[in-house]
Amino acid sequence: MSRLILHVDLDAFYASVEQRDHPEWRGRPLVVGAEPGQRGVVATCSYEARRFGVHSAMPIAQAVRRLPPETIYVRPSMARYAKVSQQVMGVLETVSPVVERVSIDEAYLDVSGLTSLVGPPAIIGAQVKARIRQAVGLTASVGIGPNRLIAKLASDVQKPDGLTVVPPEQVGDFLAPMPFTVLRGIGVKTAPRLERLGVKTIGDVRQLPLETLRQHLGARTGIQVYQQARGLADDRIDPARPRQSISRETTFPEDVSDPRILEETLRWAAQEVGSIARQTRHLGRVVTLKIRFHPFETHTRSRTLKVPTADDAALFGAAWSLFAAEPWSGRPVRLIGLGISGWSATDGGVQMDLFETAAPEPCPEHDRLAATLDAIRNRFGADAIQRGLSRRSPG
Ligand code: DCP
Ligand code: MG
Repeated sequence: MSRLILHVDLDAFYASVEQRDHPEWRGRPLVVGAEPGQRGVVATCSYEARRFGVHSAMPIAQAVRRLPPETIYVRPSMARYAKVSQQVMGVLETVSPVVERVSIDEAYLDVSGLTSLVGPPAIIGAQVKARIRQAVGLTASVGIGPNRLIAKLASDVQKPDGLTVVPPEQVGDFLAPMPFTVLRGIGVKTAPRLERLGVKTIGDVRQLPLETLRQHLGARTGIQVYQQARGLADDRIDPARPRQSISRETTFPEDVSDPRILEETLRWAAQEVGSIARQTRHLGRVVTLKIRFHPFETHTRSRTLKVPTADDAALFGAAWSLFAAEPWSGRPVRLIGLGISGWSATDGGVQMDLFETAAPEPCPEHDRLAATLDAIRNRFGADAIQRGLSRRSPG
């Protein structure tokens, strides 16, 4: 008996929160991200703006050139989005007790047990969407399939406001036309190797014998890709799965040489990682910088801190010093991001209550400050308060 896994992903999340809270902005192109005229990138944009070819991680200057004059530009209010995220996760827990949050706007649910109570998968999916809409006034896209891979891909095919159910017997047809790059484990080394074999789609991958995949991708990845191409993937949903790391990275649509854009982007990544770490009560010692140059040359550098932290400024500072320590300056960058890991013994690496609304226990001074700032941002929203090192600070 196969499981029934549901993946839910909110539509244009930050932008939708802004349009929800400002009715006059609805139906209009809206960008959440850097200030026009400044350095920095688009965090996300409304579907009205996507029609002009604008998307996450595009430099703001480029977005401005493409978008019409009536476009609304908003700076991100992370704490507000984090609060909505918690509300949504709370709603999901009323649907199934087995919810695994994987990012600020996505989660997996095991809904295997619900068919006899609620009805067929499409009814369960419709119920999830309706409850989210009722609770927070936002649309979400839902995908349902026998495992995480299929559910995730399914939630993406009919965005926004989509609902896609892929029954086990349709998994093969569903996957066949998709580009093989959507499979897990396909990375910087693997993609070109498969391309050299003339592979474009998952259907093409399925034509290759296991032995060929093992030869070209190595034993582990070879088997993994072979299985996924046949729709076989992880179907375990674990609400308390201990995170190995929390990270955020951005791939630029065009290579970026401007150090100020790289700095802005790392600050954004530090804010996101810090915010999730604090909400989930993780303090980490190891900060990792990830950087990629055209086309697939990827480097990571790590630094172990004396004091475990979940502080935006500490994360950014460590990653930026790692960046500055290398002779990279001036080289056009394709991807940049940072992560935190090496959880401190006091947390034991155990994920605490993910959906807790209270501020985290105050720990070292920095974390207390960050928690206070989160609380103030929650309360007064928007740009009520900024850290000296924040991406929104003047200058
Ligand atoms: N985000 C960001 N920078 C990125 C990618 C995402 O700041 N490079 C933020 C803004 C998004 C949120 O994370 O609103 C969720 O990311 P998604 O990839 O789910 O994108 P959206 O929810 O905005 O759009 P979609 O409808 O495609 O899910
Ligand atoms: Mg989303």
